[in-house]
Amino acid sequence: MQIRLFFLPVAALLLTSLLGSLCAEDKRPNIVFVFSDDHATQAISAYGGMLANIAPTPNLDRIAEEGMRFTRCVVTNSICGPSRATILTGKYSHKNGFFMNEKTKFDGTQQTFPKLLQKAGYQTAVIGKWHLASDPTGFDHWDILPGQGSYYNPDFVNAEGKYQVSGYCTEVVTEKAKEWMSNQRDKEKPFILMVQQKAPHRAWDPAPKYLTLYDDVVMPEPDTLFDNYEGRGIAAREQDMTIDKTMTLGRDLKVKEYDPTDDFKLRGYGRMNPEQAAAWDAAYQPKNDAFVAANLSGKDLVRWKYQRYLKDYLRCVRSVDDCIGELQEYLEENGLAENTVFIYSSDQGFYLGEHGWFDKRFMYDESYRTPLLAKWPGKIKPGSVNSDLVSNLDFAETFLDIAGAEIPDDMQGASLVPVLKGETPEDWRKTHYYHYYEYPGWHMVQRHEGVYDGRYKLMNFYDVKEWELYDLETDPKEMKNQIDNPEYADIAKRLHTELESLREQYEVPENQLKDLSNVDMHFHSESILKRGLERKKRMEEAAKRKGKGKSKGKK
Ligand code: SGN
Ligand code: CA
Repeated sequence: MQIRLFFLPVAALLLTSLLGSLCAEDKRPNIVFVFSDDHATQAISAYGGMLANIAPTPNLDRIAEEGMRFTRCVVTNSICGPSRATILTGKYSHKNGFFMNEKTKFDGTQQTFPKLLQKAGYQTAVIGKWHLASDPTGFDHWDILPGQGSYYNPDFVNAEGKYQVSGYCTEVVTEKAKEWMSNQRDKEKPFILMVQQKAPHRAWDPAPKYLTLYDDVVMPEPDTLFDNYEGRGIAAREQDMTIDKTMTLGRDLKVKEYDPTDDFKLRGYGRMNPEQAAAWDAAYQPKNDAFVAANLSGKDLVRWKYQRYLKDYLRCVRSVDDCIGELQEYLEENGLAENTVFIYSSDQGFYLGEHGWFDKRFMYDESYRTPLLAKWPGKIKPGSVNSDLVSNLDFAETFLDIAGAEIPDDMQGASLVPVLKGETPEDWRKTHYYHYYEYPGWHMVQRHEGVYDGRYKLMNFYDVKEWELYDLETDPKEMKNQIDNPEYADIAKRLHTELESLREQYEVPENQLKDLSNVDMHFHSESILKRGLERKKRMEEAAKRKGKGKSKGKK
């Protein structure tokens, strides 16, 4: 009896500790990575700028207030698919093989951080825009938008196939993210969840609830809205991305009367249900009627286009900001906030009328820089601002480091974990290498590579044999190419040498053209051609339909 009494507590103790170790919770932090498409820092109030008071982003700002805001996060190649491929692999385009959006497929058999995180015992999930042509690999859960995705009643693709969901894309993706965290994941394991929004990508279709947001505001114009590209080279002059010439009144700016190809109806409007379409018409038609009646031209027309463009863009951003708020709230309400690293970024920046442009691709600041905000309770000092040269090249390494997993030697960036903790290593990069390849193609931006040291930027538009050099301290808007200015000769020389050494460090192939011959270089122009022909066909069909309508009317 006495013996039994003695053993009972001992056995109980042993049992509890055994159970305890079996169920030991994995305390490694979760990562929620919210990623948007084409979101410029100029449209996040935490970054200041002329839109900060007019179109504030309180939820994004809260990440900055409670965490860290990076002022110099720059991309390796300012375009969607290539940026995503860089993030997955921690490598430049010439190493991961995804140079251009239009290249056929991302090679999903290569090493990526999600695969390594899986090996380290993390659950991995991606929801929303993917845009890499091949199916995701390395994810326990994937539920993606096919191609560019749609704003209204979007299609999704997962391992089982394609299906459609009713609603507005940004809201649907947010709901899906919460649903995965609530009901679909294994709650014993730490996770990384990538919530990848289509917004605010072209053609900037706002959510039903924000269709009239900012209607009563006049947006300020950037001083370079009517840039004449004097003082810069052929690449800046000859692009195809101006609000004036490239942006369409029909599909881009939602004036149906100006859509001879029915492009808008076929792509955006055509997906709406009657209720959504009615809300849309109620919001846009009166403004469109006034626009048609005003019969604008010249600079007045550009100004009108800019207003419509920027408001729609900012309406889309508003939904992204809501997504951030909802996810933060979800994490807080479910006891996850304390042990989750919350990161926000975009695939690149964007022009909001600067230089008269929309779109991206150039190494000029508005599209080279991308937002990066991170919150990590207990690790990041709230309200910190970091101006180190960081890049999407560092994201894979950072995620692995947060998880305590090993970072492979062949990844080309560096973990941001010490930087997040306010302890940037002495040997942190002092210069950054950039390379854009997609030419000929959408928006016709010449291929170029370059180097940036946080103040000076040297760019080489090698196909047209032009170099550009900017001093961002004295010329933050990059209006004056200093390459031929003798006062900048030493700087140019230093940056040339640096560019060479970065090419060596990252093993950039010597001969761009030769090396790109393995890449499906002509695919891009063919696809544009195909799209052109499709557009022509639609135009003809629309003309036929209109013809029929007319003859009916005449009878
Ligand atoms: C589409 C857009 C382009 C945009 C590319 C790439 N045209 O082709 O304006 O530059 O995507 O964007 S659209 O008429 O289809 O809207 S990216 O973000 O995917 O790189
Ligand atoms: Ca993009």
